[in-house]
Amino acid sequence: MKTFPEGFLWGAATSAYQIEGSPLADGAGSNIWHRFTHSPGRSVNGDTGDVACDHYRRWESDVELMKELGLQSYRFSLAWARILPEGRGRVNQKGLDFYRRLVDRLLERGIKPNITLYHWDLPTALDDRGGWLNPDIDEWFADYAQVAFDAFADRVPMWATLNEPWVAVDGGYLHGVHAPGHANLFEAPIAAHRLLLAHGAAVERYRAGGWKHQIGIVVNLEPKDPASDSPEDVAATSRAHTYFNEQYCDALFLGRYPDGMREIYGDAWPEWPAADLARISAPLDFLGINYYTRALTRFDAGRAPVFDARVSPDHPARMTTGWEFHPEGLTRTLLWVKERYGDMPMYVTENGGAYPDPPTATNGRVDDPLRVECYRQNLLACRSALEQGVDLRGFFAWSLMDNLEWSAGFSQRFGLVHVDFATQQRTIKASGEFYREAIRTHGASLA
Ligand code: IFM
Repeated sequence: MKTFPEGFLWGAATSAYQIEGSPLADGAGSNIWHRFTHSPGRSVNGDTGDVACDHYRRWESDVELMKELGLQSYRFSLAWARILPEGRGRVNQKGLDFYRRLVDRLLERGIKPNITLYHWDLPTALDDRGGWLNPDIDEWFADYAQVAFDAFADRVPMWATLNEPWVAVDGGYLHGVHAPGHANLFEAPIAAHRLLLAHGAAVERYRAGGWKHQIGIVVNLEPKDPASDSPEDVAATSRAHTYFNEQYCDALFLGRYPDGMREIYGDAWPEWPAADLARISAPLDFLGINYYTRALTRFDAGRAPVFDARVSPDHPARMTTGWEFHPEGLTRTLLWVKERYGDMPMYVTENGGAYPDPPTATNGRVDDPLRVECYRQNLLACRSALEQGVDLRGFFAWSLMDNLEWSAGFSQRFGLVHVDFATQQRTIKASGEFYREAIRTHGASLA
């Protein structure tokens, strides 16, 4: 098979806080990433999302860029605190209108909107009430989802409740490197469970609304391979796999947490009511998978509670994030989901890589051969999974454009489109041209 299946969806992804800028404009409330990046020492160079890609003001020309790239779909997230400045209660019409204009323009231009409800920017007002630790947050989230569904679910074909709950918890509640910056062993499993309950509550609202499109969730997955055959490394790899890959997916698709979670968290792991797991595991229309790398894993005595560390071999295509370039891992990941959880529609909702692009374009060009190769190999890895029977329905490049890489600030460039952050000049990179050709030829141009 040289081309991808008929109807395969080609898109690119972003998230609100990473690109929009103007986080408090038009009556928006603060969110935890605004507060976090404005706290000293929390992000590289003190970078914040105050301006980012200025997409809040440049959205119209950004939609034209998507058109130029030939995108069939655009995955983006809604900023909860733009729509509900206090996180619940009062709706901020101007915030909702920003997304209404975007959705309608995308549809006019023939680009399918793919909305993620939560890409980590919890309203600060809710964090002040305990955030993901508060037992009421599932209903707060469902109420927010309801506002979004009422506004857009009639015409938005794809919805995801959460983006990468693993990162939100591991970074935000266990290691403190992401907002809200907590490092607390007892909080992490509670935040994880409440995120999943919120997901379940939003899915219930979507089903109750009778909307005819698709709703799912986006998780980040990666194969874990031992860095050596020492028993310590092998055991650390197994724990890392449970914690990273199985924790969320088992709850979502098997209705239980893996037994290994108790071994990892010890007394910090609560017993959860069966009714919660039933709510969490309600059927979904698709699974979104974000894939970047595999993890060669070794034991690390200093990294409780999983005691694992990533080894990244020196390789010319190693990403500037330090991640190993490993396209075979994408095929393995897709096959693993199919084998463990059964056949289901899947999308690669993020894939790509950070590479050392220059801060400015030269003569209107940005050549990024490593990223071109990254996309080529990862798309071929998708094709291989398709050939092996995975029901893969689409692929979204991360990212449409260079943006704020969370606490790494603007130091990591992932875009198909280069952003000169001093001028906001956009330049389609060679990888953007490569991706456009892959879309145009349904993948025939890959090899
Ligand atoms: O930038 C992030 C995105 O927000 C979530 N997935 C991984 C990307 C790269 O780290």
